[in-house]
Order: sequence, then structure tokens, then C-alpha cells
Amino acid sequence: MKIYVAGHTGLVGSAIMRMLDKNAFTNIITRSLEELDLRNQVEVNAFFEQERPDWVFLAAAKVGGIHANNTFPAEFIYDNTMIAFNIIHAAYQHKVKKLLFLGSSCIYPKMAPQPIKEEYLLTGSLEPTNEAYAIAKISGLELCKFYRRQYGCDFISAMPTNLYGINDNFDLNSSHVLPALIRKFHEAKEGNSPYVELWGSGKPLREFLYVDDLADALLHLMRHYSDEIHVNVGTGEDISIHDLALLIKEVVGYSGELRYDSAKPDGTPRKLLDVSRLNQSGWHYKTSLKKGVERVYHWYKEKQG
Ligand code: GFB
Repeated sequence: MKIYVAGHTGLVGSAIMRMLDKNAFTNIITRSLEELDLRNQVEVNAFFEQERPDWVFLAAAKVGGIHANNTFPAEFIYDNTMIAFNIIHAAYQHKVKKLLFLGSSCIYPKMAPQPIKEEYLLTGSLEPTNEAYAIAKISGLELCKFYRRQYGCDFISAMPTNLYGINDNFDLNSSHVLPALIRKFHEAKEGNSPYVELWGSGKPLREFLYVDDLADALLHLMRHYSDEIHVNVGTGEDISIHDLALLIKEVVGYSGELRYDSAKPDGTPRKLLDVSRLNQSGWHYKTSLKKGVERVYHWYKEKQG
């Protein structure tokens, strides 16, 4: 079995690589950004013609936190649409046996009833801060659905909740909240700062999944799932940004104050996934938020040297 992991150095892709290694898959192909521009259809077609993979994990994407999504919407819609369409179409043309596409919980309507069932997709308006990213991701999963329906391709989609883990982005302008807070608390502790400033109100609720648990769920889906509708992947539990900050503060061992910058956006008030479809298929998450944050903080400190 020849497996192509698109986006193998990213947060999700690198976790898929660890999972494949752990499960003794050996014939894995990857390409760096310099070797293959996934936004270029000619390059992508030539790559599939040459390699002819059996399985594809489509984990390549332009991603970022609330600020990056809000600031660079043109890049988020263009890059993500091109990457998804080029790979999915090449996979169809070169008879890939199974492809898994990754969406994200932010593509559901902003005011979707909670917890969010898979069927709520496209039933309401999107959250404005990540509309461009959401439209690209929705197009990708609809493409998988229609290629299955019209051409019989075994292409499936997973919809992960907010993810975190090693190899995450810790840049304060473009990162998601969890790595940003690890860095902010760590630097405040090292520099003896009296307070740490968080964005928004601290009231939004978010669900967090450790990325190695996601990779495990993706293998489960590749082996056992084959249907049009995408599958939510999460823990089924959420936490306020304020409580997340208290948890990270404790793990890091910082004793100063928390302050909030209300000029920064809150984003969606809540996006808790209904994970009953995945649970009923026999998969549950393993890593608690506390354990996951401890692991990431340990990795982050080692990386700092
Ligand atoms: O993780 P995050 O950037 O993205 O922000 P979203 C989550 C919440 O944490 C927001 C707050 O309410 C932020 O205002 N927050 C507090 C912070 N302090 C910070 C901080 O220092 N940095 C950051 N980044 N946030 C993203 C989408 O939305 O979720 C993407 O924009 C993607 O498209 C991703 O889907 C999963 O959860 O709001």
C-alpha cells in the first residue's frame, strides 16, 4: 500500500506520519513545499502520474488562528481551494483507492445548535472571521461527496474540532489560542511579568483535541468508514477560554494575573461537535486536555533549549 501524506510537516500531517509509523506502514510518500506547489494543477497531476498512491491523507492547508484568518482572507480562500481541488481531482484521475479530506469545526454555521451534528452544515451564515477558510473547506468536502456520487470514488471527509499538539505554530500573530497561551505564560514566567494579556472576553467555549488522537481517528475512518457525509472528530467536551487559560497557567507554573484585550475578536461563541457518529463506530479520544497540554509544554521547553 502506497500512502501519500499531503502536508506532512504540519501539525496534523506530522501526527499522521507518527501514526503510520506506529502502525508499521512503510511505503509513505511526501513532498516539501519547495518540491511540489499543491496550488499548481500541472505539478500536482505530474506528481500523481509519477507516484500513483493508493491512499491519500489530505492534510495540507493554509491554516491560522482568528487573527490570521481575519487578516488574510484572500490567501485562505485561494490556497485552500486550489490545494483541495487539485489533489481531489488528481486522485480521481489516477484512481486513488481511498482519500481522506480534512475540514474543520469552524465551517459550521456561526449559530448552529450545540452540540453540532454533521447534518447542520450549510444551514446558516458563517462566522465572519473565518468565512474565507470555511468556504474553501466546504467546497473540498462537497467535491469529495460529488466525486463519490458521480464517479464512485471512495473519498471521505473528517471534521476535526480545534486541534493542538507538538509541531504547532507558536507565532503570536498567526497561532491558535492554545499554543499562544503556552508561549505567553512561559515568557511571562521567564520574564517575571506581572500579567498576561489574552484576546477577547475569555467567555467563548472551545473543544480541543490532541492531534495524535486525531491521527488515530483518521486511520480508524480510513479502515472502517465509507460514506458521503463527513464525520465529526472531537472529544464532545468544551471549556471556556478563561478556564483554558487557568489550566495552562497552572501547567506552566505562572503566578501572575490575567487581563483581557476586548478590542480583539471573540469569534464564534461556541462550537462543540456532536461526536456520536464517530463514537458509535467504535472510536473515542484518549488524551485528556491536561495531559495533552503537559506534553506540548514539555516539547515546547525542549525546543527552546
Ligand atoms: O484559537 P483561535 O485563534 O481561533 O481563538 P478560533 C479562540 C479564542 O481564543 C478566541 C481567544 O475567542 C480568541 O479571541 N484568545 C484569547 C486568543 N487569547 C488569544 C491569543 O493570544 N491568541 C489567539 N489566537 N486567540 C479558528 C478559525 O477560530 O479556529 C480557524 O479562525 C480554524 O479557521 C480554527 O477553524 C480551528 O477557534 O476562534
